[in-house]
Amino acid sequence: MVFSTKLLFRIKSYELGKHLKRQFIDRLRIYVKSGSGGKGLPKLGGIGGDGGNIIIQGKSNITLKNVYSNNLRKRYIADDGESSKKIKPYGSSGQDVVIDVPCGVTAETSSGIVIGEVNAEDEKLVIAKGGKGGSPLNDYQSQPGQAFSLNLDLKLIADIGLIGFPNAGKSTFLSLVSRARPKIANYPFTTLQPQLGTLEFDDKRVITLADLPGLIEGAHYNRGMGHKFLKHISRTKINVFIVDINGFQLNAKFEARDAFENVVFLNKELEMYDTSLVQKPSILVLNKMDTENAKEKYEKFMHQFENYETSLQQIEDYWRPLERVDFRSIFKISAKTNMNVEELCLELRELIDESEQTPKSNKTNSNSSN
Ligand SMILES: Nc1nc2c(ncn2[C@@H]2O[C@H](COP(=O)(O)OP(=O)(O)OP(=O)(O)O)[C@@H](O)[C@H]2O)c(=O)[nH]1
Ligand SMILES: [Mg+2]
Repeated sequence: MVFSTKLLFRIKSYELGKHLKRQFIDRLRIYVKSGSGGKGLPKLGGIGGDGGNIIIQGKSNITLKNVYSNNLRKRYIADDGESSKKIKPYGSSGQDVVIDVPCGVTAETSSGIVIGEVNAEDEKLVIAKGGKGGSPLNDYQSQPGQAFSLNLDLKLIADIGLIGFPNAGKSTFLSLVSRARPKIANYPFTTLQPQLGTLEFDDKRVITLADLPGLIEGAHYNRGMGHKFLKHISRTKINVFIVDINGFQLNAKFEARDAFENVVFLNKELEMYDTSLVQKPSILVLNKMDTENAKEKYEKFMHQFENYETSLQQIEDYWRPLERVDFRSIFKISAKTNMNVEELCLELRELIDESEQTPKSNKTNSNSSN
């Protein structure tokens, strides 16, 4: 019997390990309890120590998965403060528990109330404060610690988000311009989890890019990989839409959509998720310009794009965005042959520099959406 319990445990932990290895975790539930304050001794004026706090601390080199695997626990309990004693009237404070989390984590209570976020290396946030020790300030009534479950919600911090339908070449682009080595293959949904890469310039300037799993029409009602990864572009400074100039067809059940329709659907999906994503400075990249008839398809695309309102009439009412993404520029590239990729990177750099100089309250694209 003992043997079988052990075996069961082993199998369970093995499965958990395997599961964690494969999965990108961007939400984690933990239980925390801060320490209670130590008792005071009114007769002696003895002061109890404060209970330990539960603190999260930003670290750039870890993932949420590490929070589990480094600590192997989901419960974090800080020490109570020491009570005042005759021989030691001033009790010591309980030790804080510091949990390392990736930068970009928001701590929320189970009911969704935001406690705060950590976005930078070594930035700390007290998520559960230890109780005060008994002292004259509180009539020697020491306070209890706080105990609750909370969610750690990770939103990746990247300067640029790569958005597109599956198979458009997002990962190919990322691997061409950065040292990231995402999986690339000629089938949809190759990328199953967001991946970060960095674009490094000669003057040591580094820009981070997030490659996201492909979106499809209907992602907002959970088709394909759904909308769940779009939260990772809520903090980007620029969005890059990567579209295959040949268009995209998921399978026989879906209609073949040309490049113009791709742009409209991506726009709509972003709008359905959060309209502020539509208003972000964006660049349109038409990829695979090395393929057959790409030039003709590009001309057709530009004609549709320049006559946007008329072209929109071919698209079902439901899919027409209410607000149009105002692309700063359109690039035709080939991520396969490296055509125009350097020019695109320089443009990205310029836009990032510009966005960092612009005060946050001052939206960069104040143009009308039409
Ligand atoms: N001819 C040509 N093929 C390309 C180009 N860019 C990417 N590909 C090919 O297109 C296929 C899909 O590329 P990926 O980079 O995996 O596409 P993705 O957008 O990351 O796809 P998902 O991860 O499924 O969303 C691969 O076979 C690439 O080799 C290009 O510029 N020209
Ligand atoms: Mg990919």
